[in-house]
Amino acid sequence: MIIMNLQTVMRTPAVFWRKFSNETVNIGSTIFALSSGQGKCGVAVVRISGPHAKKALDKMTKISKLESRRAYLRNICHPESGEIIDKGLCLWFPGPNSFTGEDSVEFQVHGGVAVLSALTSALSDLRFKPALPGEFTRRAFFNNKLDLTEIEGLADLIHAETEQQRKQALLQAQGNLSVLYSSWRATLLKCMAHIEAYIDFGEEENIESQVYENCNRELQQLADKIGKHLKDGRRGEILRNGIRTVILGEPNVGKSSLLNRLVHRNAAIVTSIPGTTRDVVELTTNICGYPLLLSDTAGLNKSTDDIIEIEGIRRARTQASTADFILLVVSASEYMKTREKFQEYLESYITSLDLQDLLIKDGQLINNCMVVVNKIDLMNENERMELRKNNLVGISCSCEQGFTELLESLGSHFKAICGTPSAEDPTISQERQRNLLQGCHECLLKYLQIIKSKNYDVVLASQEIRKATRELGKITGHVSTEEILDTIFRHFCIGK
Ligand SMILES: Nc1nc2c(ncn2[C@@H]2O[C@H](COP(=O)(O)OP(=O)(O)OP(=O)(O)O)[C@@H](O)[C@H]2O)c(=O)[nH]1
Ligand SMILES: [Mg+2]
Repeated sequence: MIIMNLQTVMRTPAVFWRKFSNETVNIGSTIFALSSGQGKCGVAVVRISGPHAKKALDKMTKISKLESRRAYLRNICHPESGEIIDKGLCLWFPGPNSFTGEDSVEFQVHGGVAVLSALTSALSDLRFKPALPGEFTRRAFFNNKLDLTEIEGLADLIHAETEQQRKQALLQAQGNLSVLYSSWRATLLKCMAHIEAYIDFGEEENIESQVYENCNRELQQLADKIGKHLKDGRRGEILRNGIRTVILGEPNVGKSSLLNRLVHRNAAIVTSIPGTTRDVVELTTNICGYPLLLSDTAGLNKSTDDIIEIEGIRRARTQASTADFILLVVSASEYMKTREKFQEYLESYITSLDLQDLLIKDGQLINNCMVVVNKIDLMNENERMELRKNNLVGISCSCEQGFTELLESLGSHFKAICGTPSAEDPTISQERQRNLLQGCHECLLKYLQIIKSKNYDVVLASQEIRKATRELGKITGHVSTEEILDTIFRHFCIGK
């Protein structure tokens, strides 16, 4: 009885929905697109997918004994005139063992504008349709080749700009989130089926209350696992979107000089006049394989009455309040004037800039902040020794000193924020996944709460498990809507 129930639950929504959606995206046509980048290039890849894909090989090439997944170097000709378009590699991927799950063909030709124009016009003459952005991947989804988390991973892999982003995206594209969420969903479905069987047939069929208790134990464990997975400091999302890093400090300490060094160009204006920077200057860069959204900001000058500078300072504070990481710049020359111990100087520096609330927690500097002492070229060796003793990173933007240590230290901070992508510990990489997972978690907690109360209604309580299963199913696409799909596939280019 329990097994029958489980199968019914597993079958219904996903299959129905996929069948419905297949019809709405006109899966029956044969499509083509340039899958390599636009513009002149050595080799261009044109991909064809759909029930008539093989026609391209039959009508445009002479391959006597066609074998799947083998590269043939052949003349590729117009299907009607027979004129040679180019000589290139031809590959045949019969469905379902292709990327889309459909019959597919790939032509690798010379990447010239005229070659590609002649080839695509020949494919149009075969009544194939130009693919829409993401249409190949959409077909792969409908043919159960990839689930939504894998598709998101694939899109991220295409957009990845740094090594760590690539690693995270690749793991996700290979299914590490998919496996995790599918196993959680299977647990939910099993528990739901067992509980429903217990509700329906508990007394007549002698289903022991042990079964019900075991389910509740499993659901509690699952809620704990999901809760832990959610408490990840958003490391996957930060890695995917870039670590929002804000350079803060007094006027003239060298914030813009530091930004310019980190992005390897003179992006921000540097002058000896305090209050040079007003607007937030935001740039992207790659540090130790981690992506950064780096912002240079106005110097925090409390005594100014210049309205432009005041607005700049307000923007600097706003930017800092939502940052993932703060680089607090101190000037070595200013510090040396005070003759204080560095720790005391730092405390009064933070207080004078009104940054205590942002940077100090339980009397300590927050983890997501790093102090950098600039202008060490103005220090003598003893003073520099003092910095090293205090484990402080000293740099000189003018003389390019201390940057190896600075980058090393930044690398370890970023590793602490984003972690190192690993197969054993998959991370949430998008807000969409987090929101749905949170929804699932809340339903589970609600269920566990209800069953603690006296004389509760099991039927009503079990609705929460059903809702939790739905939310989890939306992450992978077992349960979905066109709206979700459109948002995801929008991030793909034509030819993918
Ligand atoms: N000696 C020395 N001077 C530096 C160093 N870095 C920057 N400077 C000088 O310090 C002055 C201020 O540099 P900026 O980079 O504009 O400083 P800032 O913190 O952006 O200043 P504001 O935008 O006004 O807040 C310029 O004259 C720089 O040439 C350094 O490492 N050593
Ligand atoms: Mg500046």
